[in-house]
Amino acid sequence: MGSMPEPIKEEFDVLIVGAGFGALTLLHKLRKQNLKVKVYERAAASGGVWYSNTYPGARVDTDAPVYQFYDKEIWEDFTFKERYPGQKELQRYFAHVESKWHLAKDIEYNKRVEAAKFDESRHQWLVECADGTEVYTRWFVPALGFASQPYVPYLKGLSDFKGQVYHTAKWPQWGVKLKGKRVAVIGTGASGIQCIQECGKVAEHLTIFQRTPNYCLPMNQGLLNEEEEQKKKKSGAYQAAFDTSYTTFTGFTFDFYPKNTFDETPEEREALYQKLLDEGGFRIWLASYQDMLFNPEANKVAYDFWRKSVLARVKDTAKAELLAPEKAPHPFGAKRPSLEQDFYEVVSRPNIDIVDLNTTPIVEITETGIRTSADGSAHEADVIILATGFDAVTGGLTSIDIQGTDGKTVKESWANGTRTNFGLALSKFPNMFLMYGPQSPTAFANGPTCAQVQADWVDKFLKMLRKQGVTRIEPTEAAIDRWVSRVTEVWDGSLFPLAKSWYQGANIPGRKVEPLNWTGGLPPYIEMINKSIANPELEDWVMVRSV
Ligand code: NA7
Repeated sequence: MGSMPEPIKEEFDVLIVGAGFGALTLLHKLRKQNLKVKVYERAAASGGVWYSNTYPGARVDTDAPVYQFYDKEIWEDFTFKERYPGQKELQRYFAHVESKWHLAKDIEYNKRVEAAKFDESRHQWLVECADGTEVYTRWFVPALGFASQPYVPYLKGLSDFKGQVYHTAKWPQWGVKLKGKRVAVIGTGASGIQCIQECGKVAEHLTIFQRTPNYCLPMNQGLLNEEEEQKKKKSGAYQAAFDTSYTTFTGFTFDFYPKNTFDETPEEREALYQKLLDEGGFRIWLASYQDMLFNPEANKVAYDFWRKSVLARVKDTAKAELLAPEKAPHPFGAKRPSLEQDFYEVVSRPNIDIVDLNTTPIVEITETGIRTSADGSAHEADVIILATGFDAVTGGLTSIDIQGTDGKTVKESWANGTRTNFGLALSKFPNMFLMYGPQSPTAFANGPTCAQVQADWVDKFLKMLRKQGVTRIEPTEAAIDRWVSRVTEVWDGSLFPLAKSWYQGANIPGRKVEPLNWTGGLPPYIEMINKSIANPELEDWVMVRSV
């Protein structure tokens, strides 16, 4: 009796994993090349982090209008209601994009990619999903974002807790009732700050477990008036903002102030800092003196100014010292500051306590709360919120069993350090391109700007490869060596290494500490990656032209 024939597997030209900003713009572009493209998304809708992060207060930290796709057909008839839109509105936005670009027919939701292996006989990836689907794809694009793998630290006794426990990134879509509850929040990163700011207003009691203070900056939130925004669109102001975003260091509409801190008098400095603080957002971080993130003395002046602004808002001196200590625990801006609206007023309320985990670490979670080294009895809680972040930047990719041509997974290949060419491609993982991955501007650039730059590159690169009949390509080890050194050199020249941050994987115990992002600015990055398209035959890539 002959064996059963293998079921014929569906074949795609391009399979993209994830349906966030990067994936949607790439799908839209590649379809115009008449490629057969599919997106597999593990969630029930598109949006990436804007689908899963539904915790109270979740909101973007980029101000209008550059947190969106720059295609006119998308922005001409969609206006955000707020300068910094919240998660719900971003979901509404993604629905708009999907319908405008007719994307849904090429996206499969609730589809989790679990493994992928390169088939040398076909120059295709064989991709496996949790539901048993197996498909072949010539080009494979994990577009997983930098925050797709939530991190839960080991907390002794957590499973004994009789109340509710939620990680901010796995918040139930239907919400959680916090009104009148005793709430404990562990973590004060962006998610923790946003969550505290909202639930502090409704909880009966809130206890914040803080390990590192977050140097929060005033958001200067505001409503956007539809008519005014339409006028700006017509006058070219939107297009001008989009164009500008490609020319600035971080993909926003503003850039570093072209002077060093001590080139100006203390009065001039004070005036600039105040102006940037009043304008709001990341300006006091990323539109400040150009030496602020490189020179420790310059940085200290900026920190002292910021601290003074917090002390003016938090009257309780003990709380103020925890939130903005006299001695900075790390340089100003070396760890990502969060934006706030009334965080400092909320935490000043008498029903909110801050526990300093440096002096009183958590000993265990009990049935009824959290016990620290200083407590006889636990901090009682009905709900524990884990705002403990992500295995950021690399965690999404290393959690999938993607096998290279040497049989090693991405995780195994990167055991001694992350290695990519431009954050876009890996050696021994042919025909695989990353969107928003490690060693690219990723967390150091406005998300949509970076995603559009990289989608544009993948689009052009594939066009060029197809024109030349290339069916297999991977970067050389030499090109990767060069890129990793470049990323490290730029990082080491800044103050960023001095903060124990997820920017360098330092938030995950036992993980190698290394720069996970390109911190040399967006414009040089764009120039470098585009050069590699112009000269693909040069030493950077190994290409094969037939199967
Ligand atoms: P973050 O920024 O990584 O914040 C996680 C927070 O959790 C941070 O304050 C950590 O303290 C804290 N943490 C982590 N592990 C522990 C343990 N074991 N005990 C106590 N506290 C802990 O994640 P977010 O979700 O807030 O934000 C991620 C990014 O997403 C954000 O920057 C935006 O770009 C969007 P630490 O600071 O390490 O001392």
